[in-house]
Amino acid sequence: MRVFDIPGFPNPLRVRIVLAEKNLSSQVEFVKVDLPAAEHKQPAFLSINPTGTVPVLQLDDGTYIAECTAITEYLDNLDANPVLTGRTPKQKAIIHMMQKRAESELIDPVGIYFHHATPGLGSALQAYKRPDWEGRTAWGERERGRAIAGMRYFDGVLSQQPYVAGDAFSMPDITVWAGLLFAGFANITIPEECEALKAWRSRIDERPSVKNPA
Ligand code: GTS
Repeated sequence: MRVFDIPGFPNPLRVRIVLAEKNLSSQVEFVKVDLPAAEHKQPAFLSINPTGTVPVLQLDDGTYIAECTAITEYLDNLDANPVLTGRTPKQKAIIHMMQKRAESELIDPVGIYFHHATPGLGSALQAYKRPDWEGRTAWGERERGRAIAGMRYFDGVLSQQPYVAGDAFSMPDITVWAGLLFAGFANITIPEECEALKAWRSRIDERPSVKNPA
């Protein structure tokens, strides 16, 4: 298998943590995509992922799989023990629900804020982000507010249960963790009163797969 990504970036880390969780790190070759140079917006990369984002997984038969959620589902099921995406119908449904919230209420708004209301990854990539659009800053700022609201939401969840989808670590924990990492890069701080979220983050920081992702 090959993974097209860039080390240390938030969404790529989601898959690298999954690879470590599933003991698959040694089975993957990484191909670096130069995001600051906008390599992911060029025809060669767009032919493997028309969305123009990383990571992308390439299977040994040549199939490309984009989207962290889809990649995680694939990797998690290889050993027929899908602990990250759920084994029972109820687990699968709750994980799916919380995963959607982790993306729509946290990591995606942070990404929009970062790329549209800050200099983002620099001028080569900004050329693909409509930097001259006059509504851009207001849109980015609105997404920043949505990300902070998302932090408050997950703080409430984590004040009631140890992990985002219940009693066990699963895919949305990885996404919320990556969302907070990304928020840090974008200078969006966790509200002071979000004690449960901060305590959860400190616990996740210590997880072997998070300390040593693929
Ligand atoms: N929904 C996608 C997924 O789950 O894979 C999101 C992927 C994504 O946004 N990746 C970022 C990207 O490629 C990388 S990072 O910002 O998380 O590091 N962004 C490129 C761009 O031009 O916005």
